[in-house]
Amino acid sequence: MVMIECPVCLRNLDWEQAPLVTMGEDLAPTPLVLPPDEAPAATRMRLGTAYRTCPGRGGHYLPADYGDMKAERITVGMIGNSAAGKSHLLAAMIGQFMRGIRLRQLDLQVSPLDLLIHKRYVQEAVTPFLDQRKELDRTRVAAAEITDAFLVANLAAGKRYTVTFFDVAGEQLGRAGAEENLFLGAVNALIFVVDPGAVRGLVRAPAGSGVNAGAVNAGAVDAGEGGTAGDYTFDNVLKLLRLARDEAAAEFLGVPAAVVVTKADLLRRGDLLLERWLRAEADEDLDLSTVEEESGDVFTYLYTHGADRWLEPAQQCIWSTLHFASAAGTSPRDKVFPEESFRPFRVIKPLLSLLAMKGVIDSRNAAAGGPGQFDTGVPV
Ligand SMILES: Nc1nc2c(ncn2[C@@H]2O[C@H](COP(=O)(O)OP(=O)(O)OP(=O)(O)O)[C@@H](O)[C@H]2O)c(=O)[nH]1
Ligand SMILES: [Mg+2]
Ligand SMILES: [Zn+2]
Repeated sequence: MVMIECPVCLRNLDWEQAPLVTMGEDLAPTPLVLPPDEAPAATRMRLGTAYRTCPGRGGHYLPADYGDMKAERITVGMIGNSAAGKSHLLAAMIGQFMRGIRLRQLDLQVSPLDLLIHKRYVQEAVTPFLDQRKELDRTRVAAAEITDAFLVANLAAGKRYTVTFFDVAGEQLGRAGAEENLFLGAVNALIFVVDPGAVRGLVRAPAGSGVNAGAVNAGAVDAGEGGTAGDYTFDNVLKLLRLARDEAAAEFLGVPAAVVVTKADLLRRGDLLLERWLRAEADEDLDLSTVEEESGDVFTYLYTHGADRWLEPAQQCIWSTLHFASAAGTSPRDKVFPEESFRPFRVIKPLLSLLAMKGVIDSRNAAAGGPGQFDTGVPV
């Protein structure tokens, strides 16, 4: 008996007994029966393109060769207040991650782990946002479900990983009880999303519209001059994760974190710490050798703008990097992002940096992103 932990629902599966299916174009599963006297080459082809059924969470499907892989599980949680920008950022990130030609230069190969989950997410978020430039709805408060999941291979190192993402409603992340946030027990990598609209003085005065600067800072608590009280979901999740991992009294939380100042299109221009990254060339977001510099700049930027409360993840997590990004590059008008200014910006880098901290990307390519190598340099 081969027991395998399902990377999607964490249930233990008797792999060889899990029903084999094939999926047609419409992704409808059909039971796979292997003809008894078939040539081994044909059997290999059939199995290599088939799926095993996991009964967890109403039933879902994993590649049939998953059971033979020694894949390390990486589970990423998107953390931040309601309306911080988590869902748009993740859709832009995953859009770039799965259209992975660019990732080949990092020796990474990315494929969907569970076809049905992936198809649903692409239909509901990636395509509407990236291809139709539609504004996504706020995430509903509900039982936490995997948002999307991938199998990531580092071809040079011959290693495989499952990378799954949880994007739940900010309202839910702020709830103090364990019950709503039990999924955090599986999370071992974090993306903290900083809403610049919640930090006093960071965002440009909205030209006439008042649309985003006002809309973005829902949930932040104003703490007077120079900043605000921070993002309660950051504190809450850090606390719950420490409990989950039995690290309540430890100096550091043993989980890597990428801290992303999102909606960078809204930031007041002119600050040199910011300008360099906003003007960087398009492919710069694949260059992990600048992660340490960018992290230092973002750290100093937030610190000197009175946003030190948002640096809590960088202080508490044993590995962290900091980034500027913008999912859309512009604000929506009537629920659509205008074509002329729509430009997802530096969205893949925080994810690559997180994967580097998890050891997925070779440190040759990640000069500054490896575990323990980033030092914020600013005493707080
Ligand atoms: N200007 C600008 N606005 C953005 C950007 N990304 C998201 N927004 C806006 O920010 C608001 C919130 O975005 P979401 O991604 O839904 O926020 P969320 O963190 O997922 O919120 P919850 O699901 O409620 O937790 C929406 O009004 C978006 O239009 C961006 O890159 N630039
Ligand atoms: Mg959301
Ligand atoms: Zn499962």
